[in-house]
Amino acid sequence: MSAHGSIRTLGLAVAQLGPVHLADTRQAVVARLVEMMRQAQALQAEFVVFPELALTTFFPRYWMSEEEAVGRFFEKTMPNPAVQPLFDEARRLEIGFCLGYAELTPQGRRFNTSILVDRNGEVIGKYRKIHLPGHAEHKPDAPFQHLEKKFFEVGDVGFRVSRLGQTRIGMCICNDRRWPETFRVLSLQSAELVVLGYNTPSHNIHWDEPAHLRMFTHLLCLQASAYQNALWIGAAAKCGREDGFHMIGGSVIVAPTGEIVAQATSEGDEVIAARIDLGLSDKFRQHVFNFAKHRRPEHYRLIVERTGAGDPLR
Ligand code: ING
Repeated sequence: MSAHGSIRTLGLAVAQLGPVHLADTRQAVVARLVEMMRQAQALQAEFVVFPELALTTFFPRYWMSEEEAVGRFFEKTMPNPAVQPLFDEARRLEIGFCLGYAELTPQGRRFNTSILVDRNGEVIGKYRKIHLPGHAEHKPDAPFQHLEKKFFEVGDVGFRVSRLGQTRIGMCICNDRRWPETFRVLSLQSAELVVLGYNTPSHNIHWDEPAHLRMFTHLLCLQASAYQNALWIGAAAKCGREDGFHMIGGSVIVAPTGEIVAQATSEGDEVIAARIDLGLSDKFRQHVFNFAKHRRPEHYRLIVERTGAGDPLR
């Protein structure tokens, strides 16, 4: 019992995945995920966060047809034989997880997807990435492509919150973390933990951005969003050099105070973990971020009515 009523805690782990090269098989990647799930369990974790597009290399960096991408990098069913060992291990260890992958639906639609799996290995939630960065056309002069707008549709299930045991948990993916609306919509559904994976190239093809800013803005988004929405956040990178293309690490667990409670220090396979106190969110929601008491949506209408910036209101 804590001073603030009954303590609700969750053993949370974030499994950062090092490079996945074009030559790496899904079976080899899944073996790495299973090994990290075991490490997470050894750290008393009850839930582990895996990255975005965790089963393959970050293929949107390559120009190819949609048909070729589907054939090489999309999952036609989930689970499937290549991923089944991860579901089996989750059931054996009684540990839940979220996993990012490229989804081909039975109707032939393509999404950048993550699923929420409970400790019995049951899929209890699915999210399809809404904020798709990059471009759809070929940029032959660029050092690499970022073709998420070519290979994926905008997610069609919205931002949803599931109940995982006692925890209200929401999901988003990568670029979603840069848009404050993401976390506000989840926290307006009373999420107390948001989990996400990301693949974030170090190099900016649009201007000569100083390298340190990629890590700075990544952490800034997560720390600000955690604090402003009274959320715990677990964020898992796929990182390091994939066939020479570098992506940042910086996997973290962030508290509703905005403080980082655990952070990866490598750019390889690395499990970080913390026993998070979900009651910490309650205090912020009862006081400084008591939405019902302090928000004034009548003054926020532009956020929904406008997509791009326009003229000042009269
Ligand atoms: N990757 C990057 C991300 O949002 C990006 C793309 C990086 C956009 C930096 C803007 C600035 O972390 C994915 N996959 O969304």
